Amino acid sequence: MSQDVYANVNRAAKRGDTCIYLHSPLGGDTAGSRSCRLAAVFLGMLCVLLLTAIILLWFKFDNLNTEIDQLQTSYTNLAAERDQLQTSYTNLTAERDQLQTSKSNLTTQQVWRYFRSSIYYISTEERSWYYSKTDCGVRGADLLIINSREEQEFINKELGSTEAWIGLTDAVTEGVWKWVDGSTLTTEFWAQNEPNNHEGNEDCAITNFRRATFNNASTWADYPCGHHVSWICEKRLTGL
Ligand SMILES: [Ca+2]
Ligand SMILES: [Ca+2]
Ligand SMILES: [Ca+2]
Repeated sequence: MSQDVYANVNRAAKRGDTCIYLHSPLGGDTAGSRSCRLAAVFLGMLCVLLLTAIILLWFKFDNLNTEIDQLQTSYTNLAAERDQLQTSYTNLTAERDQLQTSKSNLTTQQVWRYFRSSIYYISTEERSWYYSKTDCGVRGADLLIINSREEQEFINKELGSTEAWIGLTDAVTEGVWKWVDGSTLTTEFWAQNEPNNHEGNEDCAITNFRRATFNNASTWADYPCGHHVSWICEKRLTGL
């Protein structure tokens, strides 16, 4: 019997087995046998732990991939938004420059003010009545024709302290004042002691006469037509 056990051990050793099961002649496990079982249990548990770790790592990796995809999508969206904002900024800048240019042109060239059914241009230059009349024609308008007290008060307010030609003259017949559209004068706003045809040479009318009393609308005076003052053009808006 002992020779058989020895032979089994020897064969196992030759095969390279790490764990050798030895049975006592009485049938109980030996100490070596228990160690092998413990080692097997330990290895099994180790395998389970490693498998669990691999699964956890796989889930983690998968989550990271999802996060990367989400970040990539967000980045793409933000880049598109940035490009859109850049385009909007460029367009707005161009629009601002255009408005700035328009504003400058309006300020330096033509400032038209609106009142009721007409628009009005007040010159920044000072010229004769005839030059002023021609200039208004070039602008598609006429020298100002006052039709009502409200219009006169509006003009007085717009002019401030500036004297300006209006479209009124008695050059054809002394003392017979006519508007530039040929209509006769009905509503008058002469200043005190005007018109006086001073030195027989005053045939064109201004408004906002500097010596007028400004507690009412009456601020007209006759001036020599070659005198240089500002002028007001009026363009009637049709369909209003
Ligand atoms: Ca008018
Ligand atoms: Ca006169
Ligand atoms: Ca006068």
